[in-house]
This record gives sequence, C-alpha cells and structure tokens, in this order.
Amino acid sequence: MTIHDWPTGPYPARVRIALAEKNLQSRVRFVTVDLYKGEHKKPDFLAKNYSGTLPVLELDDGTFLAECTAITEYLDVLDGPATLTGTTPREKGVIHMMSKRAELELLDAISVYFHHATPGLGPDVEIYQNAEWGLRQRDKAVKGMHYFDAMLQRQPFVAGAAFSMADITVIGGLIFAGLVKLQVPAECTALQAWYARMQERPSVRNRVTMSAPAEASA
Ligand code: GTS
Repeated sequence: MTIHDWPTGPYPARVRIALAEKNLQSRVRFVTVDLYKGEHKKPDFLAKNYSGTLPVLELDDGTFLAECTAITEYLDVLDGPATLTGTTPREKGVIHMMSKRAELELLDAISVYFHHATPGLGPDVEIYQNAEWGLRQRDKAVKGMHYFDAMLQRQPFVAGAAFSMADITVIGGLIFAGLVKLQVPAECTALQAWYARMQERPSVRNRVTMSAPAEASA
C-alpha cells in the first residue's frame, strides 16, 4: 500500500496514527505530495483524489481511498477485528458521530481558518480567501474545544470508555490548532489533560518520523 501525504499535516496525522495503532506501518510506503507547491491541485493528483486533499491511500489493486474516515475504517478491519471504529452497532454509531463532530466543530473549522484568515499555503495555492469566514470558523473551533472539554470531563475518551477514531480526529484538530497557534482555552482542563495523555501514545508521538526513509518499506 502507498500513502500519499504531507508528513506534518494534521489530516495525514490521523491516518498515520491509525496505521500505528493497527501496527501496519511496515505495510505502507509514503509518497510526499508538496502542499506548499500546490501539487495536490495538479491534474496528476486530482486523478487520484477528485477533492485534491491529502492523505490518499493507494491499494495494491490500484484503488485510491481518500477521506481520513474512510481510510481509517478500511485499515481498522484489514487484518482482524475493529479496534478504532467500534464493533457493536451502538459503538460504531457513536464513534462515527463523534468523529464527524470533531471534523465539523474543530478540525475542519481550523482548516478553514488556516486557508481563509491566514496566509495558508501561500498566494499560489490560496486563490480565494474570505477572511471573515475564516475568523468565524476559528471562533467555532474554540467553541468546539469547550464542547470536547465538557465531554472529556465525564468520560476518559471522546466517544466513551475506549480510545477510538473519534480521539484521533480530535488529536488532528489540536495538531492543527498548534500549527496555527490557536490555544486551547486555559479553562478546558479536561481537554488539555486528555491531550497530554494522548501524547504518551507512540502512535501519536512518532507519527512524523514514521515515514523516514529507513522505516518506509514497499
Ligand atoms: N475531508 C478530508 C479528509 O478527511 O481526508 C480533508 C483532508 C484535508 O483537508 N487535508 C489537508 C489538505 O489536503 C492536508 S493537511 O493540511 O492536513 O496537511 N489541505 C490542502 C488544501 O488545499 O485543502
């Protein structure tokens, strides 16, 4: 399998964390797509992912899987039972809902802020910007942080009692928050404590170095 991504990107981080949680790192090789050169908007890449976003998982049969949720769902059951996306109908429903909510209320909102209200990927790539929309999305993300803080005050993980894809999505959100220097509010102590715990997971800690040449294999 091949992962087309950008090593330090928050969305790529989601798939890298899932890969490590499933112990599948040795089964993939990484190809870097340079976001700052706009390689993800060129015809060659758009043929792999119509949406022009990273990451993309290329299967050995030539199938291209885009969207972190879809890729995570695929990886989660590739070799055995699901451990990240739930097994019972209830677990699957709650995890999917919370992961989507983490996208809507946090990660995607920060992404819009980055692309619209900061220089983003630079003038050659950011051909349309709407700063007002970007700033609104920044505020939405801060509100989302309070929401996830409230959830984590009453349960250890984002979707309940166990680590799941929903935690990975919130981690992606806080990675992006760090990149754009959007602070987690001081009063969000449960979210901060949870994030500190997440940093202890090797999958989270080692996500960027995972694609170092010595470790990547075909
Ligand atoms: N819904 C997509 C997913 O879940 O995979 C969003 C993916 C996404 O936005 N990826 C970022 C991207 O391609 C990568 S990164 O910013 O996290 O590194 N951004 C480039 C762009 O122009 O939107």
